[in-house]
Amino acid sequence: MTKTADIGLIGLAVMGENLVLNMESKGYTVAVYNRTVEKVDNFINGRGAGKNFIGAHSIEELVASLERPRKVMMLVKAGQPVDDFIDQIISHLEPGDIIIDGGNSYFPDTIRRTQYVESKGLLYVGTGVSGGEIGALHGPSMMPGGSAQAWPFVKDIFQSIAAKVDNGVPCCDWVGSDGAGHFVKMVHNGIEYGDMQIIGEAYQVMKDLLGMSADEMHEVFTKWNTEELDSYLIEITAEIMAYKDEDGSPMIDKILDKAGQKGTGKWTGSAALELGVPLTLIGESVFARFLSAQKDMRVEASKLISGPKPEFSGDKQAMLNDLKMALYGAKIISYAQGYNLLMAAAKEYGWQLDYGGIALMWRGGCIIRSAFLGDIKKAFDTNPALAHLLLDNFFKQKVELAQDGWRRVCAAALLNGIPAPSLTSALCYLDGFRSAWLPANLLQAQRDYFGAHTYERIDKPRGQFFHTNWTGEGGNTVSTAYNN
Ligand code: 2AM
Repeated sequence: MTKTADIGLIGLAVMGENLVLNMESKGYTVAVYNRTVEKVDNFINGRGAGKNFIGAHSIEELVASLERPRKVMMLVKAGQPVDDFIDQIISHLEPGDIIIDGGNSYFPDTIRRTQYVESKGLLYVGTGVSGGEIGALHGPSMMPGGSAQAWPFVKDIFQSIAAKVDNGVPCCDWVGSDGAGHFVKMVHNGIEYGDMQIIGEAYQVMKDLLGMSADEMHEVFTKWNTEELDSYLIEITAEIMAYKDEDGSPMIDKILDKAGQKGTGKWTGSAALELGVPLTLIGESVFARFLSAQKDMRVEASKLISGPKPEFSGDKQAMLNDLKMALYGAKIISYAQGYNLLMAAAKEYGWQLDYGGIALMWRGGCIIRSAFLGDIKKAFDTNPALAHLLLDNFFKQKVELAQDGWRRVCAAALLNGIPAPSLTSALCYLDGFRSAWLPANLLQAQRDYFGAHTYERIDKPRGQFFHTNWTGEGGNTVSTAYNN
């Protein structure tokens, strides 16, 4: 009898190779296929040699080797290639078979594809996979969503290859219908942008205001990684600070300050704008990358526009403690905002999200993994209906404790002309969030003044709208297009 495979994979780039090696190491037989077919043989005779793989040279061969219900996973370039492969595979599958997209797809595409594949009698899973190449090989965080009936058939494979935390709890669970998994992965990436940006701002304060060397910063980040900020991104930052170029000087000083991006942060920002969620920290982090990319214009402007020269005369250790508090406070805001976005999306798209479960999926394997996510899990365990992370007692107390130092850092950055858009805007968000009153009464007055958009009054029930004839010339006709 010819060998059969538990799952098939299309796309033998590094993520695909590592993911199937991970599956094989857990006892699964995997059939593999790639558009450029030589890569199949290269893999079977190379990294896959002597292992339980079946090399397929066509989609037909791939599908023919699979056990039923067939599971075909794609790890190909996001966008059109995914749609093309779906169309190619569909004709070879039967009702109940499962197509899985493990790439970084945009969640509206996954919503559309789930509907399309289900309309053909098949099942669809769009799963976020985070952790980079190494995560894919040793245990990524996985965020699957799509056709719920598919989950029992892929659960064992997914959970066995996923990262584990707290004595074997997998960083993978069913997220929700259609695009929910890819949405959660997108928010993960947005949070990653935010975490990286605030660490970058702390780095600039250390470098430009405190005049610290890369070696000194290595010490600080190493220490921070044993405290509240314990996380993968702080850990790798500490290692980056210590890394020397061939000439013995810090590698970090040789790298051009021009950030790249693949667009997932931008998607998160767009989703927040669409859903009306104040996702300020991630938004600023995406814009900060855009500003960094305008390198040539910045170099030009630096010669033309003057500003304060950073000067520090205080207690350096005290400032470093403040900086740690600023990072911690801003991180709480970033996750609070990210969860706010998840909750708004759940309402909009009809997803039943398990917020503590999402924290657990992010707790290990992925780029934003941190001890901090354990505290988020606890907050939702305590109150599964928690409406906002800042309303949880633990996080409320933590931002209260962090804010004095955080304010001093923001003030110092602003006074010394050091840009800290994410640290400062997060603090502004905190102040806005804890304000019972904001100056939006004036906005409403202005809108009513120029456009008769009407306003509600504090001395009348909500939902009653008023108009004032501010100039005596506008008349009493109100705008019918009232937008609240
Ligand atoms: P390739 O090896 O034939 O280039 C990551 O790039 C993976 O996506 C690779 O397996 C790659 O196949 C595949 N891929 C990229 N663009 C593709 C396309 N337009 N159609 C099909 N597969 C594609």
